[in-house]
Amino acid sequence: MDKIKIKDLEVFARHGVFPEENFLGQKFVISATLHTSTRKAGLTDELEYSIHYGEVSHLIKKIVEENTWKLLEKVAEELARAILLEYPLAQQADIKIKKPWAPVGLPMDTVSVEISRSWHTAYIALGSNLGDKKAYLDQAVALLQKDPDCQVIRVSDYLVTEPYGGVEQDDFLNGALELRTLLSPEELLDKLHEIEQNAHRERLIHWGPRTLDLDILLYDDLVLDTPDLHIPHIEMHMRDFVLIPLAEIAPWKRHPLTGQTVEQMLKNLK
Ligand code: PH2
Ligand code: MG
Ligand code: MG
Repeated sequence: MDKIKIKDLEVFARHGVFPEENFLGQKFVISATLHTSTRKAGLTDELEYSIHYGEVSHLIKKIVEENTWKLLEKVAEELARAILLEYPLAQQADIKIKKPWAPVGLPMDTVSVEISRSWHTAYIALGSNLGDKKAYLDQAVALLQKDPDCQVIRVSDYLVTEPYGGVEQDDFLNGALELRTLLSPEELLDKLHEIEQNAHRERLIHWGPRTLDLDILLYDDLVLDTPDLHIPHIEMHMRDFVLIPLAEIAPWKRHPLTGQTVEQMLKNLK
């Protein structure tokens, strides 16, 4: 992707672990690289299709001056988030923040922290088979949309499905949604658990009835296996109640391990 770069913006501010840093202040030198397509602005010569680097520079200065944090990590994180939230055209922000006068007590040029943060696309499966099923699914969509770090891009229709997996229980209402998010996979999982708890979900029987079940199906083209989290969802290709709603919102999306599109996976299942 194209880049817009701000290099070595100098701001006098008070971040630091030592009290004298918070009191006296010192110089911070900040660079920001915004990943964005400049194509349309390049063809039209219109600023509205790009990101105004002057505005971004002033936003950086304001955030760095108006706050006092201990860590450069925190300053960098806040800058990346503010830029990504304020400028929807920015897909990724790389932030580098240097302290040339860091009180290290040794001859040294600078210390710095450098991070990259970006928007991610995740697909989430929704399910409920207890109580007011539609209200639980609607509530989940609304709570995700309310989180500033999440934007719900598309929601499938909901469909009634028979319970899969051998436990005798009521029919499910299932759906899928596409999410644009700044959350990491682990943070997104925590967020989904929080929303499930909010729906008074109780984990009584494995695969048993539930007011609300939210599963991460895909997260960019990431393949991740940890004790708590498997992405892509291990059984997504075997479940019509996942693939039917997903095919409605992202039929062309490919499974990162098998290379099959959602539409192909659904065809194979039938
Ligand atoms: N979820 C399960 C087990 N079985 N069956 C249907 N039809 N829909 C579900 O969402 C579902 C299920 C475990 O998450
Ligand atoms: Mg599930
Ligand atoms: Mg689940």
